[in-house]
Amino acid sequence: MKTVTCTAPVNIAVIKYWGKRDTELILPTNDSLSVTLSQDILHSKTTISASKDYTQDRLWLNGKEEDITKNRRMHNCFRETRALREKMEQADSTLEPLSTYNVHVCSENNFPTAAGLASSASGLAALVYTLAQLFDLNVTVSELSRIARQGSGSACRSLFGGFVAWEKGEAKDGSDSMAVQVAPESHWPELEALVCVVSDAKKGTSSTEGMQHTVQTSPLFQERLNIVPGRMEAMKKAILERDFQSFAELTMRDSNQFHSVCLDTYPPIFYLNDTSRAIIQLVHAYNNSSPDGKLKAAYTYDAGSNAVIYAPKENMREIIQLISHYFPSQDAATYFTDPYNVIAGA
Ligand code: 2P0
Repeated sequence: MKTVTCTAPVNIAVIKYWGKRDTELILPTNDSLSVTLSQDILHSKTTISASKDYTQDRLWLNGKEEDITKNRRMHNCFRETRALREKMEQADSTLEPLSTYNVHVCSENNFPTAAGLASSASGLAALVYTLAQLFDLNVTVSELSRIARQGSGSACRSLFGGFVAWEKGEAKDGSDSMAVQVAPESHWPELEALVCVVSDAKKGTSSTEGMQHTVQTSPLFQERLNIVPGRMEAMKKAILERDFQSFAELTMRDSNQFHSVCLDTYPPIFYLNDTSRAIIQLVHAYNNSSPDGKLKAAYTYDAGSNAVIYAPKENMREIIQLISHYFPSQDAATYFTDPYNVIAGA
């Protein structure tokens, strides 16, 4: 028997992934770009053991066993990593035949699952990374990201720290659809992220289901596909130049556009609630109060009501004070106030 434990971080997109051109292989309709958050605060921790005595592959998620017999996404990750291990075993007969063993997977998130805090990203990234360690795979991180993509699209970006682009690729088989690091976490240490937990309830419409309704029904979504390539280039430039003004405006515009295509989906999908919208207004009011007219903070929302606020470190104390003043925790918004919970990079 062999057992390995690893953690993987959450990533929060600033150019959003929303829509697949191939739902089986999980190939997106557009490139996306995210910031990987520190593992100290939000992570998935996964332990996997492989044994010749196990009779089937099994999963325990947050302490409860899940039926994975029909979970094709997990099986995709098992199949791909086992195939790589099998090749190694064929080349070296002294290796333990781990590729033929069943595995037991035990995974937990230290944050609300499926509440729009990218739990599938960190969860599937942790699964693939831990399998790679278990099988001693000698492959690049991008190759692992290609495998993680087949577990959950956004997971491919959680294999890297720092600023990460998921290139949608062109190939029909998905061989060029994987994540690449735009800049490491050390590149922009002044940039921090504040996670505001507006609600820890499980979201009403899953991302997987919601994004395909958007592809099928939203005319606005077609227009978004023309806009994203330019935004990707502008966002990469903003990151490389540590240009917070451009980074902030692009981040807010892309979050707003993503939620607009959700609203344009028929029937519409609502992820934001009144508290989310009030935080958007607060951030704009805060930016408007800036004496030199410069943006001081940027919000972004995924498929849920929780806000992530990106800002330079020097503004974070003020932002936390503002949020805690206007959204006291008894008023549905809770937030992390410890500055060490304010995060950027891995
Ligand atoms: C993102 N989201 O770029 C966007 C923004 C949600 C909003 O990636 O079907 O859970 O597993 O590929 O990865 C959520 O989508 O969906 C997501 P699947 P996933 O972070």
